[in-house]
Amino acid sequence: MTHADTAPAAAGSNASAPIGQQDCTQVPRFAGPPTFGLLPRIDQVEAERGPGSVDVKILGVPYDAGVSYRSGARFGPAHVRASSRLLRPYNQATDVFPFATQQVADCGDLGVNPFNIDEAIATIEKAADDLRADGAKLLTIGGDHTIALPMLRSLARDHGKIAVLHFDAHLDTWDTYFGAPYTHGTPFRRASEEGLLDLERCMHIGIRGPLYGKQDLEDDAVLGFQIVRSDDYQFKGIAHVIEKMRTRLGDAPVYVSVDIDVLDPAHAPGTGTPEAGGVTSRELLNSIRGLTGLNIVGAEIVEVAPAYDHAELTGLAAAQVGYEILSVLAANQAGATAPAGPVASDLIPKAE
Ligand SMILES: [Mn+2]
Repeated sequence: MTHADTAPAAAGSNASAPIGQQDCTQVPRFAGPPTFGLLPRIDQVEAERGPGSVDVKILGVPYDAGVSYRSGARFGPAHVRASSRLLRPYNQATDVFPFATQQVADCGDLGVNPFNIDEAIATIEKAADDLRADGAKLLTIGGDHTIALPMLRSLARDHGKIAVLHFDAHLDTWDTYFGAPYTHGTPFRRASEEGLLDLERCMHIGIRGPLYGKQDLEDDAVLGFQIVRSDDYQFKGIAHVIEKMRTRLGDAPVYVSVDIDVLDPAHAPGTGTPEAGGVTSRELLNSIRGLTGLNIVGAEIVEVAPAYDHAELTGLAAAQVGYEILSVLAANQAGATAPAGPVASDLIPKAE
């Protein structure tokens, strides 16, 4: 076969090999099911391979009642899925087949109340508990950033205090807005107050833009976060950023939270609270590749608002972020302790 869509069989197995993507030699990529990466649905996998056979579950959370500026992230899951049709089986940057050595399946969208934030948060928390009960990891596609709080509540019950690795232009540790405690700008303050976070291990990546005042930064540090600024990518370089991340996160259970507005609006215009001076999609993808070997217990991609997108720029970036996260999880499951493949030597600083 000359087609690129080939992957090695899982070692030592036949009947129980993971079910991968749609066969795009038979059905072209622009046709077929609207799942993430043209992967199977969870019900298809469990019918064929049995319950508990999914390693990573992809869940859409079409919820945006927590936004403070442009609305529309409720359409994020469908847009990211539509933009994920070009994801092919082999990650050449890290030498990983993310769908061949682990079973990934799409769980569809969660039904959340668009008029009641408290109920929506409770629904998300219960879904996270239920979907993770068999040991699967969750990759959630939002939806606005409010959804991070119920995800962290669920994860902390199993893993203890979580190290949040938060890619975002914004701190998201504000207190209230118009008196509301649960918004897309407050999830990490609430999580910190609730004791869900490892205060020595959390960090923001890509911070920039105007704040209300210096107190925002002082509060943020007390709540447990270290900051890598968007400008650090330019002035200090990607290897510096990755070294900072790996040092800070250590062996803690890590939740990777990617707000797509971490990207410059040139790379991700389709989002609710854009800020000039952001990171490039290349910098973001390489940052995620640099997480290989860390103890990642879950991840989310939030704040994709397709009404403001152009030519699928934002959707394509978000889909590729998901692919890189899945690639890291696949490498970790195979025992990797650091990035491998062509990017490895550039990402990790040499020991002096
Ligand atoms: Mn955010």
